[in-house]
Amino acid sequence: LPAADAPIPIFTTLKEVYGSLATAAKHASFFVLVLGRERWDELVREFDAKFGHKPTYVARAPGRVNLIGEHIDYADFGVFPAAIEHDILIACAPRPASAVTAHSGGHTPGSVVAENLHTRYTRQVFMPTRRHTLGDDVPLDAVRVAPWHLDIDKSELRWESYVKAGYYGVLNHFFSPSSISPVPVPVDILVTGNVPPGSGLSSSAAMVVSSTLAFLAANGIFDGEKAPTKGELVNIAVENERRVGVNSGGMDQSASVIALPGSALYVSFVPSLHAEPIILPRDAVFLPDRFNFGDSLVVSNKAESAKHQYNLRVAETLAAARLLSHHLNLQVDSTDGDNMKRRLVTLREVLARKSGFYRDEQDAQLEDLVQLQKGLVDMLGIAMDYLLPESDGRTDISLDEMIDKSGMDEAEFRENSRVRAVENSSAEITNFELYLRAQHVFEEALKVLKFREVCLAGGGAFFPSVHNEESKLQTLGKLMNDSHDSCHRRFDCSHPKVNDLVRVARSFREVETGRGKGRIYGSRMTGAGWGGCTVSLVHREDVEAFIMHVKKKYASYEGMSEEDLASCVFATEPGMGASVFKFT
Ligand code: NG1
Ligand code: MG
Repeated sequence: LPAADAPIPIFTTLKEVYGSLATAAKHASFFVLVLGRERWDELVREFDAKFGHKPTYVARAPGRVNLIGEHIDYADFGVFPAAIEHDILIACAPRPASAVTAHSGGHTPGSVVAENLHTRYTRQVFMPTRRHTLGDDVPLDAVRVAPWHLDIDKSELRWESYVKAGYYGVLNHFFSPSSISPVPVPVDILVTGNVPPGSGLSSSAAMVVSSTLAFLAANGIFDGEKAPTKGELVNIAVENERRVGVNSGGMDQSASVIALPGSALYVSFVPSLHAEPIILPRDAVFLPDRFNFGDSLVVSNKAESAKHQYNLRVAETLAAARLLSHHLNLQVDSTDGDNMKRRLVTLREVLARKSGFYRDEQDAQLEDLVQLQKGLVDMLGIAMDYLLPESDGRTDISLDEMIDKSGMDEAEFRENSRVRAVENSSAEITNFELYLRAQHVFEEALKVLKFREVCLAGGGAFFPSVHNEESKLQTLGKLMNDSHDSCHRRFDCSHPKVNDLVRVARSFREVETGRGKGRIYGSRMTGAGWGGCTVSLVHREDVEAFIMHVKKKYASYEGMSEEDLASCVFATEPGMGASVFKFT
């Protein structure tokens, strides 16, 4: 059964929730399990104290770290993330009649009382409405066939927005707008989490996935044939997360939902979502490490500018694809009478059409990895021929040059690229680095394929020879280092402090550990970038020495308490994906 087609697991023991023996035997997981027990107990106790009844389910979704394949999911190329052990937990239960009080949202169908163990996030009560477009004079029955609606405030970042985003998808996918379908039950939920927010570890995906699961569970949707598969849950969660903000790809939700303990995932999006669990070399430990933002104000400022930068990169890669499809004379548009009907084209589609394995817009671009690899190499040459400006030394092109090379007139180009949206948010962008962005995307996609191949190559988990293991780790580390340098130089999505952190991590190879020099194989930024987090590949035996080295040498960690430091730099095994815990 392909990993994405598996059902979402329902467990009744914590050991199952965190992935049983595969990771529990290892140091890092053991640590989380011990801490985890207390968190779970507290969650159940507090739920009872706040709502006056017991939770019936706990939904769990982990954060993720991307090992390699940065900023290519929205160009439809495969990526290589893993779930981390840090997670969001949501305890939930239908609200029993006995627990209805003045503050509880009453017994209104679908009403929600949401509490958070973090005291900064206050109690929220909300209920879905049905939004109809039929005007004022609406017969009562018609109200029942209108889609569900929840107000989500996009003007500021509010904690409950992610809860609502998850709920939204449940309402509209599982409570169809027909008068005979059942209505959602009133639900009480309590949220807790230890995925550091705003750090590139996808606390947002973990929130949306766990919220989606909590509302599915509370409404008993797992017990029938309606239960979604993991892949279906990913698609709902991607859709849900877009309701909160960025137009992102599907990497984060895939990792959070589909991951299996001890494995990273090769996730591809074409022809449809596919995830292949891949075991990493035995001695590999990945260490996410985030730089110290200081207070939360800095985090949210970073989030604002990063959102803008992110959307600009999406626009640049789409523009590069548009120019290349014109250059290659690809028939990407259709005609409607005398009018051209333009659409957005990804770099992956250009490659597939050029290489002759594209079949139709919907869904039939074959994922043949050998063909893909060959196509990527070809595309690198073509990008160099066409996306670089005429004059020597320059890599960027102006808006006018870009339009000229797109085969469209100005109005059409602005209408049919994401460039206009980006221009609206900042008047300053006059030049675009289409060549460097495309080069990054194609080369990064190649690195992902290589990374996958090295992990799968002989030796493997059962009979690894020391030599094999060591040289595999070296190759993986080199790919990660190269990825970082490409993110920094070509995609311009790193940050000086992140570069410092990468430098400090890599300098571990000069450190004497008592077992020889520190075995660090590679270190890179992870996630969207412009701040956030790094991930390093370190030999299992050297993890503790590595953590000490980074804590001591990274200037921004100076003066931080041990407790805060522990949430900045930590070891994690590839963890278990999302699940639902059922109280029996
Ligand atoms: P993060 O690190 O969560 O901001 C973002 C996108 C991903 C992917 C990476 C870059 C969201 C929710 N996720 O991740 O889809 O494009 O950037 O590789 O925006
Ligand atoms: Mg995110």
